Amino acid sequence: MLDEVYEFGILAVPLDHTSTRRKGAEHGPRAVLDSFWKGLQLDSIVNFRDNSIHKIRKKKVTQYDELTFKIEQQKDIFPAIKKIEESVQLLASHMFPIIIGGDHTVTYAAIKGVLKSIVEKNILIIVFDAHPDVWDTFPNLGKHWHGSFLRRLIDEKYIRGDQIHIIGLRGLIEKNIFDYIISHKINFYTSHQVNKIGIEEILKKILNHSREYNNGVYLSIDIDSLDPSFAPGTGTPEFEGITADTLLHAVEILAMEELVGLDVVEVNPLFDKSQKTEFLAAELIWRFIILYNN
Ligand SMILES: [Mn+2]
Repeated sequence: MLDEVYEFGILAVPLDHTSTRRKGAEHGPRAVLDSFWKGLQLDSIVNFRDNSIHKIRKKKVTQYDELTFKIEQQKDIFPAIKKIEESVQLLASHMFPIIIGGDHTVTYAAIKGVLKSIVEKNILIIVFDAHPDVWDTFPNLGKHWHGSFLRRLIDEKYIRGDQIHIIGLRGLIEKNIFDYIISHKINFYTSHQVNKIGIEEILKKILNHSREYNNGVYLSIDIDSLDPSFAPGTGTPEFEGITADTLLHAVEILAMEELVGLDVVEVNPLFDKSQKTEFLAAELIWRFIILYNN
């Protein structure tokens, strides 16, 4: 039984079995949470972005014990996914779930858990990511790896492609992956579009378009959506990314919406001695908590 007095529950999910390029995302949650500054006790705050004033009602945040996994062979991923799913379902039925990964497979399990905790399942999924994560299988990992989580959710009919908006895509991609995105009507915005049009316009378009039918937004932030100059600490960095300002601004805008869950994944502290990647991830979560529903 979880304590109902808490408004936000943070769950660390150090799953790193299904990443493919550079291991280390299992250290992400601890690094992010170490950078997470919980000392602020405020009644109201002013946001320097627009001098807007936000009244802070009591916001209680709690952190649960990080999940542990025993993965020795490929099939061990299934109980791991189930464990994440059940933990998130329990968390989401009592408070706002904030999940810190871990690789992007964490989001596959987290979205399933959130969906089980709510009645109206027609939610919008907004994913910040350099990659579309709709690949199929990966050698030695099979169907569940960090590049397939959206495809699994679609193919297993948990969500439809048109419920998904991916922001920050770039680089080169196989034609059949692009075809999957188009044929499943997945909405996407490249980092080039974001840098040209601005995140405010893009989010306005997504939220206006979806407002008629959506029952909340699940927000997944893959830290590799950022340009490696802002977030070098990640397994699969891609140049031409979005800026830290863009992502922080996006979180501030989305904090005003009805959200059903938030995750930040793919922080890999082994590749960032400066620690700015984990500081930025912590700042995203912190800013979300402070501004949510204000
Ligand atoms: Mn990803």
